[in-house]
Amino acid sequence: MLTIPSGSIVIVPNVAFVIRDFVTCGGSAFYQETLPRLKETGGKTRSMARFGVPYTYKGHPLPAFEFGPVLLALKALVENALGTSFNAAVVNRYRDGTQGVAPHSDTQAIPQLGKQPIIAGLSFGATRDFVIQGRKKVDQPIITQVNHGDLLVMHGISQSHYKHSVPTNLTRELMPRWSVTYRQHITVTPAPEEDKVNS
Ligand SMILES: O=C(O)CCC(=O)C(=O)O
Repeated sequence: MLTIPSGSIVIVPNVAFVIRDFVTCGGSAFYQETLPRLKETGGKTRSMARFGVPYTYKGHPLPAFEFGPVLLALKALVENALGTSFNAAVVNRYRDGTQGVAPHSDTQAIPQLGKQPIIAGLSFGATRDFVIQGRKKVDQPIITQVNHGDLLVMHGISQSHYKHSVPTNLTRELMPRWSVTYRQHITVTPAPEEDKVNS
């Protein structure tokens, strides 16, 4: 079930909408909670940390941290607004404009999300383009800017018929952007004992 709150801006019907300024609180507690858990990358891709249920990526079980108080509070805020619930989150940090994420669909790599997952992403820090593109060659990309405090929600056929990306713009001067994407894993694969991580 999904409630589309009043004031939402529909980007593509049954695919994505955005709520501007969803979170107005300062982000420092969020950074403190998530920064030590990020797996740094040196290349063009973002740094990531996983929280909540153990996560399986392309068949490989990956460790997940327990939710801390800030991620839990943000989760409750998003769940209340959307009338749904989440059991997992991925925090991404894009160090500057040289880091992004290439066009992809989450359900290709993570089938345990089900066919029509709701993926709710909060943005903090620098404004970046968020691109949604249909899978046909003729489909034009739809570009939305995501700003500090925005909540962008993908739902419906977003993962089956579209791909999404945060393109790199190659500017090192751009400040970091953080995103936290909440998801509900329908089937949960337990992580191996040695991979379990506690916060
Ligand atoms: O940073 C974002 O807003 C998008 C992240 C993303 O595409 C993903 O986690 O699958």
